Amino acid sequence: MSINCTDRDALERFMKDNLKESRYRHSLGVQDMAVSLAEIHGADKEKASFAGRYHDIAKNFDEERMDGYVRKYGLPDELIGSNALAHSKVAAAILEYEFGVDDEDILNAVRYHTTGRSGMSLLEEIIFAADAVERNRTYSDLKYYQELARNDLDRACLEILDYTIGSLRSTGRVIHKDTLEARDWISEKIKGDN
Ligand code: DGI
Ligand code: FE
Ligand code: FE
Repeated sequence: MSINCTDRDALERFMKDNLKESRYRHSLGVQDMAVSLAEIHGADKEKASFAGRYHDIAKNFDEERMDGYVRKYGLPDELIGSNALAHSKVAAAILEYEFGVDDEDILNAVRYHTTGRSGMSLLEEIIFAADAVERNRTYSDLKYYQELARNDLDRACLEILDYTIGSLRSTGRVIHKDTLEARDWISEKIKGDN
């Protein structure tokens, strides 16, 4: 089964033309980590590879360009002026409307890779975790989080969400409701498993 994409070469060019060197390297790191997690946890490796590679294609847009895409594709107004929240939604819209990607699970994995959400699919959890634990990340507990993502994907997502929520709180930033709902959902999911 192959993924629908109208012009893969053009998508590759789009990615190279729009990402800084370090962001490009991060994307390849997420792709590799996502494939490895897909293998371990039994998800579709091709989808994990694709979603991981292209999840951040809009990350380096300047504010004017990002806002232009938000308006063009009728995305929520709350995304205006926020690179952190907009880049994932804009990336999914570009993949869908400019490159013909029609796999909803891939699109949702890209769309929710920053916040997560309640009811995330396995692929969504894999991309969410791979984004945080890929090899180019530099925080001191990286090895611990990589192991956790391999051994207990739900708990890895929970700990990543807790870390994100804590650091957003401590810097006074607004926490999106999807982030809070993702945290509550995964916490309940873990309880239900025990
Ligand atoms: O794009 P990456 O840097 O690879 O990673 P990402 O897409 O997870 O984005 C990380 C940024 O998003 C980081 O600065 C924290 C921010 N973020 C995550 N959840 C929320 C958030 N920002 C706000 N305002 N609200 C959230 O809920
Ligand atoms: Fe991102
Ligand atoms: Fe990323």
